[in-house]
Parts: sequence; C-alpha cells; structure tokens
Amino acid sequence: MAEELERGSTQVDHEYGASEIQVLEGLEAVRKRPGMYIGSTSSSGLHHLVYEIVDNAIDEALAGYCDRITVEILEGDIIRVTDNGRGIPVDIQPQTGRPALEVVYTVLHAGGKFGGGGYKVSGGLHGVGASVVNALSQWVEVRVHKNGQIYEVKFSRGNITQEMTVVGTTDRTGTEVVFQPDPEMFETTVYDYETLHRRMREQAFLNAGIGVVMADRRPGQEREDSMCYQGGIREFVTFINQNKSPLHGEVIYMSGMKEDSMAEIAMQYNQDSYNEIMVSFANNVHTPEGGMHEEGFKRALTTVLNAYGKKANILKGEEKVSGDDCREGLTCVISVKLTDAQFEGQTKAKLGNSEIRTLVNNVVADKLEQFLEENPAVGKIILEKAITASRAREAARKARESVRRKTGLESGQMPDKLQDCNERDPALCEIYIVEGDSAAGSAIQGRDSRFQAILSMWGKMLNVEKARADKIYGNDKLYPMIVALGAGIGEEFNVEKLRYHKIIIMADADVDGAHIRTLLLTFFFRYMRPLIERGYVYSAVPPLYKLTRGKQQRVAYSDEERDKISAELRGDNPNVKVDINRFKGLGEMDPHELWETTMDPARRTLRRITLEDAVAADQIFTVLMGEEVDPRKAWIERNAQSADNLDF
Ligand code: 1YM
Repeated sequence: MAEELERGSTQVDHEYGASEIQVLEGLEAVRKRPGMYIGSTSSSGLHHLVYEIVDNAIDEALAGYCDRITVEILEGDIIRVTDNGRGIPVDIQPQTGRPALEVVYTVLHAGGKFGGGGYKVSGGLHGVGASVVNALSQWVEVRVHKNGQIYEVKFSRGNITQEMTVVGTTDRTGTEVVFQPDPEMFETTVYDYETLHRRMREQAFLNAGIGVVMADRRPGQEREDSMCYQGGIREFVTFINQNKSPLHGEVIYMSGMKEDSMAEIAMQYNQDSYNEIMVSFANNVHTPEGGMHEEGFKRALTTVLNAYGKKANILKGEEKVSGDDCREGLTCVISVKLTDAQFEGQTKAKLGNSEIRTLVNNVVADKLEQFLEENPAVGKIILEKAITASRAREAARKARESVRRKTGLESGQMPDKLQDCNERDPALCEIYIVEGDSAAGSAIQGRDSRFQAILSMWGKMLNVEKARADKIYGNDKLYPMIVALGAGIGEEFNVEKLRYHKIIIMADADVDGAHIRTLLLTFFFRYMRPLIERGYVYSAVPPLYKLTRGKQQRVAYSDEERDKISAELRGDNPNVKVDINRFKGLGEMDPHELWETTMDPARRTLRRITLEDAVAADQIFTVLMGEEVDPRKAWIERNAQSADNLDF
C-alpha cells in the first residue's frame, strides 16, 4: 500500500511541505486499517463510502442551503453524488496554503473543523468524512459549482492527481462527487441498489422536505426512485405501517428542544399486531441497540398512559398497565439531534447521552398528555388495547407455567427432535436447525458430534406474526427449539442461558427454504432479538451445483463459480465433457457431501444474519407474514423464480 501511495504521489508536481507529508501518513493509515474507519471492508463498508459523501450533502441541507440530493450508481459500480448547496469552499486555507476543497478530501477529520458556523449533526457510523472515501477509492473527482465557475479536482487512492482547476463556467451552485471504490481495499465492489435506496429513503424521512433521488444507471438494471417527505418521521411511521391496520387514523407527533438538542417522536398503534416496532436515530444515525432516547420515551409513555387511564376512569382501582402492555402493537420512530453524541454498545449503535433521556421523557410527558386530553376517543382505544395486552400477558404467563409443569421445561430434559453434541461450553457449540426429514438424517450422520447439534423441523411452522406468546409455547415446532436453545423467549429471554453460540439455519436454496428461513427469522426477531443483535444467528450456504469430469468432482455456490470451475475442469480442451448437476435440495446430498460442502467449519460458508436495518427486516416480515396476501405474493414473485409450491 505504501508503494501505491508513492506511485500516485509522483504525479503531483510540487515539493512536499510538512503538512502534506502528514496528509499522506493520515490517509495511509486509512488504507492500512480500513475497518477502523468504515467498520469493515465487506459490502457494508463499501456502501458506507456512499453514506459518508451523502452525509456532507445532508449537512448542507440541514444548514438550509440545499434541498436536492441525487445518488447514482453508474456503469462499473461508480458512484455519483450531487447536491445543489453552496458548493464546498474553494478559497485558500491559511494553515495549509491549499484550497479548502483539496483539504476536505485529503486531511483526515477535516470536515466541520473549519468553514465555521453550526455543528455537524449528520454523520455515519464514525463520521470520518470525505478523506476516508478518497483514501479507499481508486479515483475520485469533485466538481464544485460556485462563484459562476466550475472548479475541478482529481485524486487517486488519496493522492491529488489534478490540483484544483477551473474547468468552465456555470449559473448554479452545488457539489458533484464521483468515485470508484478501490477493488484492492474491498471484498466486493458491487453495489446493491436496495441497500442504498433504503438508506436514502430513511434519510429523506428523517430530513423532512429534502428531495432525494436514487438511481441505478447500470446497463440492464436501470431504476430510479424520487423521495421527498414533507411529513418527515410522521410519514416514516405511515410507511412502516403500510400493510397494517392502524388503531387510530392520525399519527401522533411530538417534538421539543432544549439548548442544543432536539427530539421528535412519531407513533401510531396497530390493531392486528402484538409487536412493538421502535426505530430510533441520533443525528440521523440508526441506533438499533436503542439507548437513552428510547429509555426516555418508554418511561414517559408508561407514566402518561397510566395517569391518563386513571384520570379518565378507564383504569379502575389499583389496575395498572406495564411498559410492555403500553407498547403492544405500537410503531414508533424517535429522532434526536445533539451536539456531542456518544455511541456505545456492542456495535456502537446505542445512544449514551443521559441528558437526552430527560429531554425525550419531558417532550413525551407534555405533548402526549395534551394529545390524549384533546383526543379522548383515541385515548380510550389506546388504553383499552393496553388493558387487553395486560390480560393476555397474564393468560400467557399461566399457559407457560402449565406447559412448564406438563413438559418439564425446567427439568433440563431435551426434546426428541434434538441430537445434541458432547461439548458443553456454549461458545464452542453449534446447532443446525434443519428443515426436512432426509436432510436432517444426512446432517446427523455427516456432522461432527463433538460440537454440532442437529434439531430437525418439518411441516408447516406457526406464523408468529399472528400469534401471542401463549400459542408459541404450545406450538409443537417452536417449543422443542425453545427448549433446545435453553434461553426462554420474550421478556424472559436470557442470553446467558443460551446453549449454543452458533445457531445455523440450514434450509434449501429454493422458495420453500426461503419461507422457512423467513419464518424462523421472524421468530428470532420477535422473541429472541438479542440472538440476532449478538450475531449468533447464521444461514448455512449449501452449494447449488455439482460438476463432474471423470473422477474429479467439484461443487459451486453460484452461477459464476459454476462457469469458472467448469472452465478449469475443461482446461484448454473444449471437447472435454463436464457434467453439471443442480442440487435439488439438501436431502439429495449424502452425509459426506453435506459435511464437506456445508458443515465442515474449515470449508463451509456461513452467512451471518445481522439486524442492520430493523425497519427493513420488519418490512419483509410484515409483508410476508401479515394478514394481507397481495404484498406477500408480490414479494415472493419478485424474489423467487418458482412460487408455485407455496400456499398462501
Ligand atoms: C456531494 C457531496 O460535500 N456538499 C457540501 C459540502 C460542504 C459545503 C457545502 C459547505 C460547507 C460550509 C460552507 C460550512 C462542505 N464544506 C466543508 C468545509 N456534497 C457536499 N456542500 N460552505 C460549503 O460548513 O461552513 C466540508 S464539507 F469544511 F470546507 F467547510
């Protein structure tokens, strides 16, 4: 990497001053340890580059100078981001003697340190800015429209290859950034439209009134989505609830500020769901692990509903509703903006600033009370929903205890469907959840029984979106799994008691397999969410093809790999015959094959299930599992070639 920096820098035709040497050292550090700056060099890090550039445009919009941002994926997975703001400053920066534009793109943490005025509120996972994108890109070009001129600067792997030059005149203002991520730095350089689209939509919801265009210009996959939400997070709630039936027409919206911080909350209850969806952000950054803003909200919601229920005589005598009762069926979006956000937790996705808890608590305490006073009819249905939840919870507790007594949940007795492993340290243990009898048979024979347990499941699984906890405990598919995992569910879930730290869903690579996987993920998402948050849930990746040439056999996990291996087996001879067979299902593999291709830790591929976007996950789950049949059909048709063997 040092070599590349040197090669690039020979193209700069002036002598280095001390500050520029520092620049090179700074960006070299980024190339040495990219993960420290963008989280990882996987697909997630690749997408992060786009967010960093977009964040600068969002900041410009929040400052009130820009109302339109366009993000395009061009042919060759080149990214172009354009805004109509003031344009990055081009004047000479006194400390460096270079134009600000060059400094922003070459000095680590340059953004926001100068240019004056306001604080940077948006910011990706680490908020490290344009120079990191530059360091990790094969090339970057920035064009700034400002003062009637078009200024252009070019870089390669962090080094200036064309100093800032005026290349034309213009009658508008704004910034255009085009870059190509460096394939030497990333495991993949292929962009996923949906990932970027989801993120841009989220930003459009969080920043009311900003127009965001997302476009795919890659040949053969052209697509464009225009987003602008005047209602901001109110419309976000409506969007999340689009396939649900709201309990009250209007989304409840509350906002307030104190000193430099501000909070806004939008919420709406649903009739047909027992789950709570809480999506929170701090400075436009998603905080899936929650934190102080969520705590403040929960506390105030419970207090206000109990107080109102009493005052309106809906709660009688000593009757109370718990926090969980108050949030059953609730969809809520919380967005806070503050000067010095502290991100904590396992994945730095939890807000730690305690003053925000007080702010959100106060906003909700004031505004929700006021709303309920002004809308007593809505107040009544919300409280009745909470009371129903409270009674159902009590019934579920009783059901659970009776199941426990009958089946000895606490006796430590394991279900028949489990073939356990010998190892007892959960950190070393894996459990394969296998769909289908014959696949489970192969897995049991093929596994390494020292540390691999097999749980077989077959038949139709309970749709948990539609069921309450009491039904789940009584379900013959889920109950053995709950017992095998050993950590309980829902409020009682205790991850410390978990018996395996790798939970691997092994299902066929077809529509049925996708269905089972989604059902299981819905269940984990709803009732054992810490499993996903901690990264304990995986999907096995079985091969798709078997290639045979004489006695030689190989397997391929994708169409590209199939073609590559086929060419390898053929060698230079086009007349050689290579047999290509598509695996129809796991059940077709013999135990040995299954071990070699899908279960052997040294050779298998596992895909870790992440909670990267709880909204997206819930969308899919709701679309697939909810009451409405049409969106589910549409989703499956979009995502599978043959949907014929699925029943709705
Ligand atoms: C497509 C990406 O970077 N837009 C952008 C960036 C800046 C400004 C405007 C800007 C900021 C300020 C003053 C200020 C940036 N400026 C800087 C720095 N779009 C994109 N649009 N004038 C213009 O913050 O005061 C960093 S980013 F530091 F130079 F001011």
